[in-house]
Amino acid sequence: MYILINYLNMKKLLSSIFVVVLFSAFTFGSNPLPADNSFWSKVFSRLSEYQLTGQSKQLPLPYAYKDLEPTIDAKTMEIHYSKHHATYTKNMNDATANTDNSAKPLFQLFTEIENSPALVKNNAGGFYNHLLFWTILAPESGQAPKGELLRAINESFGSMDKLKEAFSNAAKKQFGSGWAWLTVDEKGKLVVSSTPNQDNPLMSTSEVRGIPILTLDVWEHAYYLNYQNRRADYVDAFWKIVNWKEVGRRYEEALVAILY
Ligand code: MN3
Repeated sequence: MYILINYLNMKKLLSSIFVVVLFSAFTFGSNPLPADNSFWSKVFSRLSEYQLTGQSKQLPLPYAYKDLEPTIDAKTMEIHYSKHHATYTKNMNDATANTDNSAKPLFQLFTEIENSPALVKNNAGGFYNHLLFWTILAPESGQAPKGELLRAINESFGSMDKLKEAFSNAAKKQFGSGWAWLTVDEKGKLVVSSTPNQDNPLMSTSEVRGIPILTLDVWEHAYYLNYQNRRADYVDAFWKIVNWKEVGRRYEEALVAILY
């Protein structure tokens, strides 16, 4: 038992030291890599979330359709996951079947997305954005950001409330359909942005590029049954069901991928 406790403590200590070293490396500017396509290709290849463009699969939801109520109702979740996301997935696989992209890592496709037709871009984005979105949601539990993620939020935005304000504004002001993002940029800093349609920060065409760790779908199909035209209410309620543990995991993974 003592050995186990010591082992766990040692693991925790080592991971803390590791993150502090990473953090220091960013703070003192020892990472002057240019953020071009080859940089992002290398960074993305280190991320654990791996899918092949033409053979992508939806992952099972980590909760039941009804588990996000009352913030997101069961019917919306069911239609969103089993119809909308399923359609993006099928359309992307169909559009890239028998092309050079059929066995290309999805993140690689995103770094050169300007070479793809709109059909591929829209459906590949639709596939990935939802894949990420499902993982950063969780049944309401009063979770909050902790540890390195919380420190990074405070450093980049000043406070958790300021992050919420910036992100919520991006979500509310995105004209028409699109997404709001919290992204780790090439320097390891957190930035907020929004994109139209199914674009995302992984795409070479995106104004703000990086590794997204938190996102919100502001297409009407994501909220209309319950909120109708009240997008702002949906955005404000969203904070109750953020899976901060997963966002924190993604933040630390992104930092490691960018530095090494
Ligand atoms: Mn959607």
